[in-house]
Amino acid sequence: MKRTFMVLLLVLSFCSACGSKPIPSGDSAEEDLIVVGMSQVGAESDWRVANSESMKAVFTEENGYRLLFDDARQQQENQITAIRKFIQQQVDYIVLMPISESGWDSVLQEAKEAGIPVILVDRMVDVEDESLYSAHIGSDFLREGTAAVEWIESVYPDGEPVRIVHIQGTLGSTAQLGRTAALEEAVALHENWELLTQLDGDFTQAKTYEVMTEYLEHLPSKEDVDVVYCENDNIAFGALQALEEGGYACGRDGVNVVTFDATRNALLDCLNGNISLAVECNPLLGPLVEETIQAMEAGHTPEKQQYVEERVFTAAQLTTTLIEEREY
Ligand code: GYE
Repeated sequence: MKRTFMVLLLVLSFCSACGSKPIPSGDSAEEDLIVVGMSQVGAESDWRVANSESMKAVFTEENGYRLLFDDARQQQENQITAIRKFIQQQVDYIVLMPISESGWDSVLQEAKEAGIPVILVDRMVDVEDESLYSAHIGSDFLREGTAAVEWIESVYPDGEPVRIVHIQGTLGSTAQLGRTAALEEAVALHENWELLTQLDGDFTQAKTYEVMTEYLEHLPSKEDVDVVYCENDNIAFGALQALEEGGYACGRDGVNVVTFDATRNALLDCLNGNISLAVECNPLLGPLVEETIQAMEAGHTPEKQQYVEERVFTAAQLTTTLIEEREY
């Protein structure tokens, strides 16, 4: 812990100046570790689990770090409490995956006043003062949504009706806001596109299964749904379960399920035809976050906005080997 080490040095020089015996220092290798306090959203999705694993694989003692990892169980209050604790512990860096965009000004101001840099990962925060964070590393969610919308446009080019069920992720999160904005904009632009409903799936399979089952039970005709726009893979899994139980066929001749993340299980569903489009969202952000911290350690100012490259998959781009080799 670099900061503690500094304090210890000060105490030691003070003690030697006043002639008392120096306090025996602890394990010096331990003192050199960079301490990272990390506040993770939770474990709501396969993407999230892969994201946490990517962080834990990089921020190890062998690599020179002590990682204090806190799982907020999808509650912003828990994230705020964790950050306050990291400030008290005088960590060297705070890494925050914010559940939603609003409500961060005060606690990030406290971190700034304590001189602790904050790195945002995955989602963004909506704060007035951009100096409250050093960098944001994650995906461009609007671009992901636009990729999905362009694919839908390509499948229905002739003005035929496109009736869409939209299942949203955690409301107010950057991933939800970007993916929703792209769809809503496209619906406004295409006269033949109709938003049948917007359901809150909270990025989880269980919640989606529940809301989608309920919705389908009240829908008069199976012909009514053309596209189910799922804001992550776990939403897609819940929707597929409900669609199957409701007797709907999925795929190019039935309901086109569109999803985001493109984790291994979703790609399998894509290969077998149940999911029509999987838009990639890369959770393996650990190495980029580590590089950013190393740059800051070397005295550099990191790039403020760091987006990762992503692609889209339909069954045509997939093979079992590609899916088996995928890291998440
Ligand atoms: O798509 C979803 C997760 O913010 C990119 O959150 C992330 C999203 C991801 O729970 O699976």
